Amino acid sequence: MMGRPVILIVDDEISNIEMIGAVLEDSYEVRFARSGEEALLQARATPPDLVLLDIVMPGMDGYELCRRLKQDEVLADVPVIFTTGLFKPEDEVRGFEAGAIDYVTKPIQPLVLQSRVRNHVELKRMRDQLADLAMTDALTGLGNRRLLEKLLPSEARRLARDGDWLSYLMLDIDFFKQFNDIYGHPKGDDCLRAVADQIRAAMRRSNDVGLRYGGEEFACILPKTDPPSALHVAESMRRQVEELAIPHSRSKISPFVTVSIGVASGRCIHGLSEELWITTADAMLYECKRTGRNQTAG
Ligand code: GH3
Ligand code: MG
Ligand code: MG
Ligand code: MG
Repeated sequence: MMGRPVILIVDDEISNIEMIGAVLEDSYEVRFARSGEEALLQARATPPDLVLLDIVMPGMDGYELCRRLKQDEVLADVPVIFTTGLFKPEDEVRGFEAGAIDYVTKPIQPLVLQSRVRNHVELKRMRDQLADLAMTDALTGLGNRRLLEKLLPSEARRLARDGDWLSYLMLDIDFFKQFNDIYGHPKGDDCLRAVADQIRAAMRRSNDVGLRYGGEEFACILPKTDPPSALHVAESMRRQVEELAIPHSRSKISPFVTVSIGVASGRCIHGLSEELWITTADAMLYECKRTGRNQTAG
C-alpha cells in the first residue's frame, strides 16, 4: 500500500456516501460507487485497500458483490466491511458467509467506524507484508521458490490464451562448493548476492522475473520471449557475471566465478504442464555442465 490507503464506499444512497466519506476523508483516499455493478468495474480497474459495502441496493446487492470480489483472483484479499441498515443476526451471518471481515449497522457511529476501518487497514497491511516476506529470498531479495511455484503456472495459463512464447532459464554457479571451501561461506553469500544483482539487472521487461530457486541455483521467467531472445538474455547474463571478475582460484575453467545457464522456450498451450519448462531447462543446464561450464544452452 503506497500513499494513503484507498477506501471504496458502495451505497445506492448519496447521503450515506457523503456521511461515511466525511468520517474517513482525513485519513484515507475515499472513492465511491452507487451500485454493485459500478463498484466491481471500479475495483477491477483500481483495487482498493478496503471496501465499505451497503447490502440493500437495486440490481446486484451487497452480498452478491462481496461474493464476486472474493472470487476475483486479484481482489479476493481486499477486506469488505458491511455498512447496512439490516440488523438481524441472520443478515449479519449471511454477510460473514459472503466473505466480509466485519459488519457495522446504521446509523453509523463515526468514531466506531473509524476505529474498525483503521484496524482492518492495518491488519491488511500486515498480511500483505507477510505474504511478500513468504515469497522473498532473504539473502538476495529476489523472489523465492514459493513465488516461482505461483508465478510459473499463472504466467503459462495467461500466455496460453494467445499461444504466446514463454521462456524459462535455469542458472547455476560453476564450482561453487569449491568457492565456499576456499573463501568461506560469508564470501560465498556475497557472491550469491552479486550474481543475483546481475540477474535482476538482466530482467528488462516489466513481466520478466528473476528468482532464487535454491542454493546456488536461480531461475528466470521471461513471458512473450522467443528462443533467440531468451538465449540472448542468457548469454548476456553469463557474460555480465564473468565480467564481475570475482576471483575463484579453485575453478577448473576460469580465474573468475562463472555460471552455466539452461534455456527452455515453448509456446504455451492450455493443459500443458509447466513442469516441462523446468525439466527442459534442467536438461540444458546439465549439457552446459557436461560439456565444460561457463556457457548457455537451449
Ligand atoms: P557445479 O559446477 O557442477 O555446479 O558444482 P558446484 O560445486 O557449484 O555444485 P554443488 O551442487 O556440488 O555445490 C553447491 C554449493 O552451493 C554447495 C553449498 O555449500 C553451496 N550453497 C548453497 N546455498 C548456499 C548459501 O546460501 N550460501 C553459501 N555461501 N553457499 C551455499
Ligand atoms: Mg441501500
Ligand atoms: Mg547446483
Ligand atoms: Mg553449481
